Amino acid sequence: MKLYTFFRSSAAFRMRIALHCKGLAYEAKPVSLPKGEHRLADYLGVHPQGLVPALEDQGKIFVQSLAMMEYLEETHPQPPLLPADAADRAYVRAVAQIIACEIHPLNNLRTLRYIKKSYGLDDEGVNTWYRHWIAEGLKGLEALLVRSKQSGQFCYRDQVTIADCCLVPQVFNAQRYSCDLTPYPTITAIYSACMKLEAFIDAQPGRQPDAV
Ligand SMILES: N[C@@H](CCC(=O)N[C@@H](CS)C(=O)NCC(=O)O)C(=O)O
Repeated sequence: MKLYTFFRSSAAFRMRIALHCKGLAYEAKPVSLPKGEHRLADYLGVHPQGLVPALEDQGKIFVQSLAMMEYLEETHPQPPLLPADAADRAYVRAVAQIIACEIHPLNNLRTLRYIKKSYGLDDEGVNTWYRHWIAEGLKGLEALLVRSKQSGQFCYRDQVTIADCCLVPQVFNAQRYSCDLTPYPTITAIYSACMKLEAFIDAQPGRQPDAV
């Protein structure tokens, strides 16, 4: 397998965690976002949206991290990254989607660049936007995790799932932007538990070959 990745991309970080959890070897194909390599024709041939990550497996290209993690789950079921029970799977997917579909898009590089340029924001203005949407998103996520009574060491009891693959990169990013995470004790406890595991440690940005 080949993973088109950028060390700091949280969506790529999700995929790296999932691949490591499943013990799947892959070749990293770095795509530099600051250098704009994701917008070059070559890469648009891989991912028509010009986003990382993308996964190549058996001559086929896959995009969208949630779909790709489900693909890995179906093709390499062990160890599972989804619960056995249908209702529990729906809960895990909900947690993953809160992060991947609602929190992350508002704080993505292209969103931040667009608001900076179009509305004349300085770095502090962009950071305020970032922190606002992190606070909104994590507040709801924390409440869901608590209400569900499903969270344990990880988002779903003591089983690592795709929810954790999404949670850790988002918290990692929030720390980078100095967001206050003290109102989210469940989220931060899950983050700390995950970051003790080799799969998460190996997948983190600073450990990637393209890290600068
Ligand atoms: N929903 C996509 C999100 C992919 C995405 O937005 N990737 C970011 C990096 S985390 C990206 O390539 N950004 C480039 C840009 O914003 O210009 C997924 O889950 O794969």
